[in-house]
Amino acid sequence: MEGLLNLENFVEFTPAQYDILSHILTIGYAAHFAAIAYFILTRNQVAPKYRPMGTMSVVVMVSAALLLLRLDISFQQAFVFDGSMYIPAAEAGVEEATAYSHGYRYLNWLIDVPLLLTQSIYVLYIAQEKQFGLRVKLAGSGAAMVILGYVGQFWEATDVTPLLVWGFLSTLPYLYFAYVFLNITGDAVTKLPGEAAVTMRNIRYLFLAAWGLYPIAYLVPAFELAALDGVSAEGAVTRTLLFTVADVLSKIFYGVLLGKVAQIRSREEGYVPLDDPQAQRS
Ligand code: RET
Repeated sequence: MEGLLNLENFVEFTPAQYDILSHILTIGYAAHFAAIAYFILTRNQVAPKYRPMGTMSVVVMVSAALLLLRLDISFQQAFVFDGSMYIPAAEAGVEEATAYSHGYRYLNWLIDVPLLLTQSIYVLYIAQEKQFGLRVKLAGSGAAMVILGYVGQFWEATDVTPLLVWGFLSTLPYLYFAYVFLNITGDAVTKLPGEAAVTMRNIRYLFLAAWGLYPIAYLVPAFELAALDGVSAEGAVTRTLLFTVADVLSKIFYGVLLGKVAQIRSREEGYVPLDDPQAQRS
């Protein structure tokens, strides 16, 4: 097969592998759809000044749910069952066959990464006049990382060199925003009230662990080409699993924890949610 195709298009899947990959994609978008409901329903648990943060979570969830659904549809369309294996539709002679396009993920990140990076600013201690500049730096470097990685992934199954070169370039803005993010959230840990400080510390660990999975998943085809001399169906399943776990952690868990910090800060500042039993007593 010719052209710059994602690794899935070079392999054949057993029915179990095909199901598992599709199920991982399905649980991924189902979790993000469910999280839309969560972030809308918990919106009033925080004081009005923190609500834009929840709005950003809803936007992140809608974008992720739709793009992950699109990814699963792309997967369904790109393969056909030949009686024993799922093979690329083009190889099966399907007219107007399409390839599986993994690049959809990057479109989602382009929307979500800048939002996730700037979302925390609402619960941190950052002077008003510094906020705009910080947003530009975080969102700009986040978008640069995604675009450079997007370019690199086109070569993942055909030529490791551009995959690695673009991946390296993409790592530079990544290191920059990670440094900025860890700095501002580290500062907040020293200022937030007790329970909120613990949650913020967990957010930092979550950030390091979850965001660190993406470059590993990006490199799966490179590891395979080095070790196996070719990509495999197992590699495709592993890569999908890594991205899905990373997505659920970096978007949903992260949003829930940030919401918790906002709830604690709201209460500290005297805000009582209307549906709180305490509000009904008074
Ligand atoms: C790429 C390319 C290789 C180098 C690095 C990467 C990092 C990607 C990251 C993605 C995070 C995405 C999130 C999405 C949420 O919607 C682009 C794979 C460092 C960190 C959090």
